[in-house]
Amino acid sequence: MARNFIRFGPQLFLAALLALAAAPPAMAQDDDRPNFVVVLVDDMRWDDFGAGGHPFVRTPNIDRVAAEGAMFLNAFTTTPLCSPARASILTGLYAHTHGIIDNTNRRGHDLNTFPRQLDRTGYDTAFVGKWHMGSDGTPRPGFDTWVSLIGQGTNTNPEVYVGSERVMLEGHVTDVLTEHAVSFLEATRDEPFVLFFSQKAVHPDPALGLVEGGFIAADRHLGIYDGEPIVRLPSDGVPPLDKPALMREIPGLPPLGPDTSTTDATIRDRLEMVTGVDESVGRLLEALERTGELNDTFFVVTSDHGYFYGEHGLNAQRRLAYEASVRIPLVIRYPGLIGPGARPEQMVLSIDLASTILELANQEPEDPVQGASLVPVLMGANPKDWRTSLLIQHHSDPEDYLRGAPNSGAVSEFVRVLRMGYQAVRTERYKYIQYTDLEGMDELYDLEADPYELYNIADSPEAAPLLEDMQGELARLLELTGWPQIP
Ligand SMILES: [Ca+2]
Ligand SMILES: [Ca+2]
Repeated sequence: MARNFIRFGPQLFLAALLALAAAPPAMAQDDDRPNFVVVLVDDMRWDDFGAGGHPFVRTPNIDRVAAEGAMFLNAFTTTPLCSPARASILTGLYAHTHGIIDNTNRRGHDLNTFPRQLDRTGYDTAFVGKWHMGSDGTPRPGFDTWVSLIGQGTNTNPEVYVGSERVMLEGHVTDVLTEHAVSFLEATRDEPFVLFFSQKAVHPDPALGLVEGGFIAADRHLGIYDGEPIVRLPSDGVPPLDKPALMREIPGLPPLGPDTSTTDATIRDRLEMVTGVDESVGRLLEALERTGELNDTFFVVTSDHGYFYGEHGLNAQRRLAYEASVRIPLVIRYPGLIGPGARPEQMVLSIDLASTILELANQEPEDPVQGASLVPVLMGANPKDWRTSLLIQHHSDPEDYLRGAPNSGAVSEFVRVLRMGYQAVRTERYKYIQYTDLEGMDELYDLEADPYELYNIADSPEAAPLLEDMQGELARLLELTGWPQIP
């Protein structure tokens, strides 16, 4: 069925809102607003799938979404860390506004998420997977169906909350969560629905190792990429001599370089898990085809942030503002709006999804949002006033949290990123990283001349005017987003 939201002017929009407010649930069969499925993959890099340019990983289903819909070429997270990134996707807000600033046990029960807003307007809403804004797995407000891991969850036989009941599911986490997601999609209902499916993969199982060893795919995927050559970027294993923040000596840890790069084995383990996620995406698409809802569903695959495959010697740190970590995959299928094979080049952000989804559901956001609606871009327009710079931020996790992260060695790899909170601004060409707790360690890159961020030019006299411009742009973005409020 064709959707008519595009024709809604402001008056019609208001009328629709009033009508919705007045409509009893029994009238829901006239509701032709789109369904929404958001598949949030944990830690998946922007280039970890076939359509994204990966040379061998098998992801036919995500590639199908990209072929039949849009694949954003320049999509970024606003904070490259699990909990803050998730809260940003769900609320359309920066971490300093929604308050989930780090991975410590921040409960996130009060977030006014977009599914919660849609629930209030008659949507059937479901959350399945890894919530991880607060370690407890009990239901959060706004979800009619709730299936949640507890904290990080485990890769095999995970314990979950199904509603308020704690149960153990038998099997690989991707498969068992997919069962729940598929049964939600196949339920008979009159009202439109939203499924927020937050995959546990490609994150490791913390009990088995956070840097190496914890990336466990389903049995049928073990070893499928053995023998495939791992292609490395030019920045792989390069000691970060130009980056004073990364050159700090950390007692108990070797300096960053070739020996600290993510291993081939771990990259292959992760890619096996990506293929598991892709099969899950295929099962969701099949379920939507069976119920006849596929073309009425705004179907999104994205991730919270990326991962380091040895860039600058980095491995499991995430958090930092380099491209491997801040770029995200973002593919969206919705034929009523998006032409097949669309490849928008605009710089878009994880916080844009909430605005986009609420607009398509004919809802004004209840609270001010800091993202922009992607609707015009998805329709193929090139809005003149689209952002030309973006703010990326990170608040350092506390020391006891970082030191406590399990690791095979005596000292956690995560201690490297202690006091590495920052505010960063990225334009199409440049990136400036201002560490908030480290003096004289800022970084500035010309991404056109130096796409792999190998030459920090922050101290170069020739770059002084550029540095000043970028600092001015950072100040402007911070003011625009109400920095430093933290609820
Ligand atoms: Ca993550
Ligand atoms: Ca509902």
